[in-house]
Amino acid sequence: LRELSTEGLREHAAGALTRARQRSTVLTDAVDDGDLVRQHSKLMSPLVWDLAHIGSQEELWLVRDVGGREPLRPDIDDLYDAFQHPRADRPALPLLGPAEAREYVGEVRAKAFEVLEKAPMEGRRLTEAAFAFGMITQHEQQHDETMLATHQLRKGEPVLHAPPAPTRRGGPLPAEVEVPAGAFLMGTSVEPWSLDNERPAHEVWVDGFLIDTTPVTNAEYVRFLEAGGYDQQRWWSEAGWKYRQEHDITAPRFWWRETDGWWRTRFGVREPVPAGQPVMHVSFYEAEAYAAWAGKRLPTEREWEKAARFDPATGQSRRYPWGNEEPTAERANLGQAHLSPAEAGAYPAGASPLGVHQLIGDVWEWTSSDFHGYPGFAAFPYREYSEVFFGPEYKVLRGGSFGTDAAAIRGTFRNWDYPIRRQIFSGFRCARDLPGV
Ligand code: AVJ
Ligand code: FE
Repeated sequence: LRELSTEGLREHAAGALTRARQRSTVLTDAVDDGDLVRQHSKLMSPLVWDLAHIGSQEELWLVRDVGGREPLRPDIDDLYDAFQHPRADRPALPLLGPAEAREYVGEVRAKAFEVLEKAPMEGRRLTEAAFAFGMITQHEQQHDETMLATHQLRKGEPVLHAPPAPTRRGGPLPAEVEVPAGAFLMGTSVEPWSLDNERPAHEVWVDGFLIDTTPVTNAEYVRFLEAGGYDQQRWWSEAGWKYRQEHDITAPRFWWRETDGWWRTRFGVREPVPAGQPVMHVSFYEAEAYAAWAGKRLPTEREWEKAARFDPATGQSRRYPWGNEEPTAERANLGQAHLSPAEAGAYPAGASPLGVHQLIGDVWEWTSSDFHGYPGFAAFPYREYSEVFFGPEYKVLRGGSFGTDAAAIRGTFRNWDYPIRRQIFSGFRCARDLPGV
């Protein structure tokens, strides 16, 4: 990317925007108008809100801010401002209908392409215009993942289709590996599309620790379940136990028990829970309880990032576990190419130099860290992107899921959510201190 010319950057931006729109179209054309305007869960917006919100943000940032163009629909800015209307209230708003929303996002996109033809893309470094195009692509892809989570909550026959995710390749892996003690460069000041909360790069000390080579699988999680883990307060934090009691949480979301074992629904398909895939749809509190039961703990965010990016041969931090090259289908399960995580061990080509697998893709991984700004943090382009979320209420998740697009993930990427949330594609891996330290 750093070697791209202005024309190369324009082509890159246009291709990335088009791929994001193809995905938004798949997600919104797959269901009928009733399903587009319906609220499938209080936790989610109607799909038609996400669609028009994608267009509204694109209008604000690309058409108006970068392009200096006249507003297309200034009258609807407020409707699609996520801060003015919580998700639960969005169905009651006078939203654009499905046909209007489609027309609107198409008109905005046509204007955005006009702006792209003239926008300054490189100067001394990537320009703010180029960054805005990258940010809008990521924004659309993030909402596409949110819409995919809404599809998972939808009742009815399956409407999304994709080939099954790969199974384990290669021999058995060690359960855990050691990450050596030492300084490590966390975050980034150079990654061109990195968002404000990933910046700046800063050196951190990390004590030596052990980390699981793969996310915790369904088979492993079932052992916790069947050992009575959900009924034994000793594995749960105080807040976690309160949550478990109040909401009567007894298994991962979308699971139920039959005489022949555990089953789940996945995008409208009922199927036995696949043993080898990472567990998903668990909250932070469940992840924390499992780790305690297993005699381990969740990794901190800096531990996770060191396991993912540190190259012991050079002492440098990589962009991705496998190196600096972009994700491919051989390296990671991303972009809704499959409609589930892949079995643990399915991506040997994506492992880090220390032998940690599937850090990118498959399931978001809960860390034990609260969401805060790094030293030297500067909000960009506006405080509402991340800064207003800093604090102890949110936990950081890392690595992306099968539903995250490659354009919206990297070794430094930080996601955040409430510790009770589990409609997202969330799983985890465990870590522990080195014995005898
Ligand atoms: C980074 C996934 C927490 O969905 O709330 C979308 C991304 N920000 N629109 C979210 C986002 C503004 C954000 N997460
Ligand atoms: Fe948004």
